[in-house]
Amino acid sequence: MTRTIKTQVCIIGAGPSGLLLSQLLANAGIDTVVLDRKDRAYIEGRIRAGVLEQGTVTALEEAGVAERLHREGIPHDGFELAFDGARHRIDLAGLTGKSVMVYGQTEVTKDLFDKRFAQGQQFFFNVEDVTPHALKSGAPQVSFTHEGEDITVSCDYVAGCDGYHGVSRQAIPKDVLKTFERVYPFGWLGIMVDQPPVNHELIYANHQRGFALASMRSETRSRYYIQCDLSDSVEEWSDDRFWEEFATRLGPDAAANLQTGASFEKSIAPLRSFVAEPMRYGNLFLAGDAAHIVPPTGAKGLNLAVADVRLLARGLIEHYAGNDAHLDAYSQTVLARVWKVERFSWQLSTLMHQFPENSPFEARMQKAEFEYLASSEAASRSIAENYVGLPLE
Ligand code: RFL
Ligand code: PHB
Repeated sequence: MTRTIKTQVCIIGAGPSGLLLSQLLANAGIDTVVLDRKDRAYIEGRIRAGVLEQGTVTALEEAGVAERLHREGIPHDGFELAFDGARHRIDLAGLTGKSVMVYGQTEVTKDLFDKRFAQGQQFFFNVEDVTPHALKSGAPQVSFTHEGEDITVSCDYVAGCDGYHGVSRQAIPKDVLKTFERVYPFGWLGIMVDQPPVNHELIYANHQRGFALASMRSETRSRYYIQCDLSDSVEEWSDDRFWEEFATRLGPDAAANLQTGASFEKSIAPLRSFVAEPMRYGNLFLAGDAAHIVPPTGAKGLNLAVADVRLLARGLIEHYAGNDAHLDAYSQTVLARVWKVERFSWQLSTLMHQFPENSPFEARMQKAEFEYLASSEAASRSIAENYVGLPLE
């Protein structure tokens, strides 16, 4: 026996994209069902992004989940780029009049879950065999198994918010879907440590031994990364080895204030640029990592997901009010912005990492680009306007 549930929008994935979409739609009186193949504790425990654009903060305000963010988030008016020890500050506030907010993705996710639960959102966790059907019809469905029971959600629209490894994108026929990809020949080893940040602003460093990033979660919690080989495993990176390498790459000047300690999280993530087109197929809409991935160098992954969701929520809300113009333009509007953000993330990644295939010529090009940035307000402003976030459309 299959149980059938009716809703307006079936949302696959309870990451930040799916949760924010369900909240924005709920605020407009639109009913959703949200499915995830993991559970709430697992989703909240995933340590990922840390920097929110102003547009992302606005979206969370509109959703009604920004109270703790404003209490605990740390506004940042700038960040630093370092190159073989030389440092250049990008003055975000001075160059753009805007700033960014340091607040972890784990906290954004917690705040969204709290509000959805308080409002009685219908969730299905630990689901298996999620399959979207009849996407080209006026009556799409999503079937899945939950605690041994077969369930079908019958809906108007399906929102594919299920990340890079999800099923939604796979539901688009191969002759319709175009994908574009660049896989980088290294990963990021990240650690979390309860020690004050080495610097009050983020430092992105390119050193001959590889990239390093000093970030943070609070005044007492630091998030640090180094470029590593894709074949490395976390077991090969003791805390002592990490600290020595990290301090070398930051340079003696920046590392002078480094406070080390035992890490409580350590993981390796690969770096990828990826875009899938189109982001709509029939009554299926893709949003967030389901449709695109950026390397983390510009801190854009989560922000890009939030921008998609704002535009998708607007399109759906207007549809139910009788106007389809924005929903019909969704894929085109979103992709125009996505490609610009892909470009920025790729450019900053290319500038700040050591590529095994680089010749001495490319190494000199990186150095020349850094020196140009350090001497040109126009070049610094270009980085700044991308970092604080491009306009929604
Ligand atoms: P998510 O967060 O991946 O959430 C997708 C959700 O869908 C569920 N799911 C399914 N549910 C049902 N059926 C299926 N078949 C399903 N398949 C998957 C998953 O369990 C999950 O809960 O995507 P979303 O919501 O679009 O959010 C995007 C952001 O999470 C992402 O862009 C950023 O976290 C990217 N990212 C980073 N961005 C930054 O700006 N700075 C960072 O430091 C940073 N670090 C990272 C990252 C992404 C990582 N991934 C995806 C491997 C580090 C990692 C490791
Ligand atoms: C982080 O704090 O996790 C972080 C910050 C900036 C980035 C990437 C990750 O560019």
